[in-house]
Amino acid sequence: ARGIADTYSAIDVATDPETVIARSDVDAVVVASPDFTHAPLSKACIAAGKKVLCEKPLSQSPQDCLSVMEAEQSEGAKFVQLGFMRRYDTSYIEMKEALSNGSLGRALMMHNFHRNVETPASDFSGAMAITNSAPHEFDVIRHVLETEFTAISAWQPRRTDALVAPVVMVLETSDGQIVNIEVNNNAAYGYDVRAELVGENGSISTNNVAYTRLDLGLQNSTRYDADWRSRYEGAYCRQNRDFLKFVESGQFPEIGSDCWDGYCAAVVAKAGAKALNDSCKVAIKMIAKPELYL
Ligand code: ISE
Repeated sequence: ARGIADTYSAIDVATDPETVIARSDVDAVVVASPDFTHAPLSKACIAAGKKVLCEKPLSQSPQDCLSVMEAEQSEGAKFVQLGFMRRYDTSYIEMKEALSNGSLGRALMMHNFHRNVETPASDFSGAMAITNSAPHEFDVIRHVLETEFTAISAWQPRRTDALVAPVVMVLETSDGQIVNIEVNNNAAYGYDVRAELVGENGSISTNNVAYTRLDLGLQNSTRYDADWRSRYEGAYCRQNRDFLKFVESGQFPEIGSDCWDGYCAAVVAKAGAKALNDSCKVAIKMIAKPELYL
C-alpha cells in the first residue's frame, strides 16, 4: 500500500477502510476494491454521510444491492454513483443521441462485443464474464435504449486450451428489442469493445479510437489498447468530474449510474449466470422502481 501510495503521491495508507471513511478530513470516497467489498463499503459511506463513487458492480448479489438502496432510501437521498463509465464515452453518447433525435428510427437490435486481452484476474470464470465484465453492457444498453431486460440466454463455445472461453448472450427487452453480447476475456489480440445499434431507418456503430496509422513495409496498421484504462481514459475523467460536482452540489449527475442501475445490472447478471449454468432462457424479474430512483 505504501509503495502504491508513493507512486500516486497519496498522503496516507491504512488497512481499515471503514476507519478511513469515518475520518473528519475525508469528504468523499472512491471504492475501487474487489467486487465483494463494494456494497458494504458503500453502506459505510452512507452511514457516514459521504458521497461515494463505487466501481462496478455495486454487488454481484441483487439482495446486497437492495440493502444499499434501502440505506439511501432511509436517508431520503442518493449517495452512491456507480462506475459504469461507458455512459461517459463519446461513442455511446453519440449513439444515444442518434436514437433520441429520431434519425435512426425505432431501435430494433444491439450487437455488442467486449474483448479483453486476457482474463482480468486469475480466478475469472465464464460466470464472472457475466457478473463482472458484462455489467458494463447491461448498464450502457439500458441507458442507450431506455428500456429494461426481460429475458436472457447464454452459451459458451469450447476452447481447446484451459483458458476461459467466451460467453455469448442473447437478451430480450420490454420494448421488443433483441440484444446480443459477446464477452471474450481471452481475446489475446487487444482490448476491443464495440457496439452497433440497428434502428428501423439506419444503424450506428462505435469505433475504437486510433490516433495514428503506421504505413511501413507494404503494410498499414493501427493499435489496440491493452486494457480499459487507456481506451476509456476520457470517460473516466468525465465521470470523475461529474462525481466531484455531485459531492459539491448534492445534485446527482444527469447521466450517472445510481444504485437502481446497479441493482438492475446485478439482476440481469444473476439471471445470465443461471442461464449459462442451466443452458436455458431465464426470465428477468425486478422489483418496482422505488420513488427515490424515478
Ligand atoms: C473490468 O473490471 C472493467 O471494468 C473493464 O472495464 C472491463 O472491460 C473488464 O472486462 C472488467 O473485468
